[in-house]
Amino acid sequence: MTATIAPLTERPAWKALEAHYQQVRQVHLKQLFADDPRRGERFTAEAAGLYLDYSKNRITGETLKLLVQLAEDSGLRARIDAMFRGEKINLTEKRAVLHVALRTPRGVSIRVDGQDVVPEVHAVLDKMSDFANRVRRGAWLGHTGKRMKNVINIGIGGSYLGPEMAYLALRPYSERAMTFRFVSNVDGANFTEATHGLDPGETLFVISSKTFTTLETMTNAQTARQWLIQGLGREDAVAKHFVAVSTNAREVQKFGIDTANMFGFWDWVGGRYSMDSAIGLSTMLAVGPENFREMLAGFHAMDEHFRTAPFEQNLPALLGLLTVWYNNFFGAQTVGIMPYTAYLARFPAYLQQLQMESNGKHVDLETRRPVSYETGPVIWGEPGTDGQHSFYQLIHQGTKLIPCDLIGFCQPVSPLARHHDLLMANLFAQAEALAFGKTEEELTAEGSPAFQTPFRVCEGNRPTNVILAESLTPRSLGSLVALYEHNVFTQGAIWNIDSFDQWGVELGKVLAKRIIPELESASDPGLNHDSSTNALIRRYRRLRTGAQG
Ligand code: G6Q
Repeated sequence: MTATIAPLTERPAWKALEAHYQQVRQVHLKQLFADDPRRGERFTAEAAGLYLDYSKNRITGETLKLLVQLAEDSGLRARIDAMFRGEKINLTEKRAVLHVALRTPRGVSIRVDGQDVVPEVHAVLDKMSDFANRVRRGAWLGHTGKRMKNVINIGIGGSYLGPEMAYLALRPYSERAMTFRFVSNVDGANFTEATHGLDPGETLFVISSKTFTTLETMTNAQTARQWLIQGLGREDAVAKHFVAVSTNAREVQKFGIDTANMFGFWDWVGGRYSMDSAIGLSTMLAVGPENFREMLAGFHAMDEHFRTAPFEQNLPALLGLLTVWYNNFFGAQTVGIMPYTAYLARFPAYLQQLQMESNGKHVDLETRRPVSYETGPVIWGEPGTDGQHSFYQLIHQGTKLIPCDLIGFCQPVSPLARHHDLLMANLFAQAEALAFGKTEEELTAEGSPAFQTPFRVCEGNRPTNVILAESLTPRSLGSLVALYEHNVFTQGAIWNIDSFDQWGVELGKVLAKRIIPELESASDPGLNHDSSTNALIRRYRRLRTGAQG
């Protein structure tokens, strides 16, 4: 891969940034805007239909220069090239990281182990399109001859968050005569509610699991199978009502799904980077193949921008570098993601996995030793304006620094145009208020009573990025997701961590397996955990049915 690079804190740009931070940490955004009347136009960048205003960040031209230098010192360019060339940059799993191949146009070639993967990508997309068209046209009939009106995606983590987020985001583009639901949690309530009121004869299950062994998904898939067989009275009904999305044909077959009804993907697609692979089948069923391909075009446009644009104008690189700036120099612990559209209600949750599972790491790729600096921040958020009426208080006046991304669209999706002006006025006002605040003098001049004034002061100097697109479409959604994928990539490259493994998640996957039989056994399970876990299990066994455990 890349040549060995100096540890992060010894890179020249890092040291320069440390010194520079001491000079600028007290500087107020008010001052920066006063010093440069064109700042709001200069600190902006635009690509793939997205406009980024990063002027309300606590940076100067020098900060930007040093951050870009840090990217260079960290070998970001070489890492980007290695990813796009299909090199095995996921070192701990010895895998290529090629979600960018999922949206590469036909005819371009990307090789993994000598084999061009782009034709396979398009073969699966064609198969998905054919299937989605048949279901949407009513040509794919269920066991009792009815057309499919309900689609239930069963999957968790990367096999759920993207599909649900994209479905909600693109509802105006979706087939409204059909119902789409998502079952992820092993909590039976999830399945019960998702199937409530549905006719099994009109219901299609999409079992989405890369491994096809995940406890939650397999449990829900078995329950779905029983629900269907009970409802339709025949075991062979499964064939018309179940399809699988997986990399594991053997397990799919074992479950009883014909591999002709399986949509494949590859080990070089990470779960949280898979919403544009066959894992997006439920999205395609909802919005149709053309809109799905538009979404892929949006992803691809941002990929090309990331691959080719100089870092000073490179949206994902800039966002990633700004995250490093606040995370490692200002000591900020979190990043808020506030989409100003209800259609992106699940976007913060989607980004939570994308960023926290990717960059919640603590081992340096070169030295294999714990890093001596902070890595991935906590990601959280809610749509504006709702958030404004709850937790924004802490962002405005609390003691913590919380950089936020405010995401908005110039054209409304809903026909209620006045609502949209109000919504966007709030986005602009929040970014303004967070940056510039309100001083004691201003409050006094406005007639604030003296006893209240100190409590009403808003210091400002709270950084935001504003991301604007013309409208929320399949294409702009694709660009937006790719923007954050590559933002995460940039951060991981600077921190020199593996953004593409998830050993913590793997641990979680096996832990419960030991306890399941202890909960289910009829006789005393002879517990051998710590005293807290033992007591909790005993209590659960006792109270679960009211019987003696
Ligand atoms: C994603 C993670 C994880 C994964 C789920 C589901 O990057 O690895 O969230 O997507 O655990 O795994 P399966 O798709 O294998 O069921």
